[in-house]
Amino acid sequence: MKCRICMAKAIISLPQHNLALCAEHFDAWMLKRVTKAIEEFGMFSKEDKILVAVSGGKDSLALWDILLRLGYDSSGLYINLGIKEGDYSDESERLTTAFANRANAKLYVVNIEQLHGMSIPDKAYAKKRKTCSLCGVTKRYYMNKIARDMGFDVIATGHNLDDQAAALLGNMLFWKMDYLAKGAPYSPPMKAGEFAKAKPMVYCTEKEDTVYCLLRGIAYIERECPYSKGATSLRWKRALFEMEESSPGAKQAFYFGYVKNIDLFAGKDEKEDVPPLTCRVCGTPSWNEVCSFCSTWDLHVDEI
Ligand code: Q46
Ligand code: ZN
Ligand code: ZN
Repeated sequence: MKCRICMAKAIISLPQHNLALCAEHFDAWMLKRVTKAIEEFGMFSKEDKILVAVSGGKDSLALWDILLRLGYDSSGLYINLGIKEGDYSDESERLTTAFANRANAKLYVVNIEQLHGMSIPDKAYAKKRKTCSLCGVTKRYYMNKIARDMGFDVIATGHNLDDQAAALLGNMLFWKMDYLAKGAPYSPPMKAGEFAKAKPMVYCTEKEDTVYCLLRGIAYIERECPYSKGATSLRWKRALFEMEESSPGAKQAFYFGYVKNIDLFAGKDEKEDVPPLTCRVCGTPSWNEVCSFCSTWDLHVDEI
């Protein structure tokens, strides 16, 4: 297998693009894929301050590395969830910190156990809630808080094409109209002074992100979060993997066909786009008098 550009030995084959590339041209290709997403969806410019949500995994570290190489003003945010199984959270934090130090980039670290006296799994157990749902509420809250407090323009996450296509498949199977209205790779700020949300890795697959990290010598946490076992999204990913094997390009056609037609779903969600209230505890936009984060963590006015 030879690189389509220079005929040197190829290190990766990309049947969905009818392409094979050597290490050097694959690296350049990844930068172009991310640039394409940023430009096509008008995600941000070199003047914007970008907060990259990093988990210590390959996708978010590849994203942060690429943004830094492309000259974007990007800082990282790592949220330590306190997951002890296999030293998962602490190991992810070590790897993220090592990356930030090597890249000489600013990293914000939020430690849930230190802030709230309980880890995410322990709090979920105490509240009889699903760990992932409590985790999602908490991560969203701190991403938004740091972005707002530190004056970021955009929150960028490492979601790749596999993630987006799997989420789309799950939402379509059950016709979740509110989610189908919101599956675009970019959401502009809800109102002036707020921040946008962007997924610049949307043209890259999991396999491509893995190879990119290996080539760049980026050490990342290879294990998945122990709580992701049995997640329905893994089932959709497996189904899409099989479809992609027999029809290369199917995943990309599926997701980007949807993005092109996303207006079909606009206004079909039952909820308004902007929360109408302000949480009386923390003051963030909220659907209820007390937001889901403050009620989850049993916070009262004098604790904020
Ligand atoms: S929600 Fe659930 Fe993830 Fe949180 S507890 Fe792990 S699997 S990290 S995206
Ligand atoms: Zn080449
Ligand atoms: Zn609140």
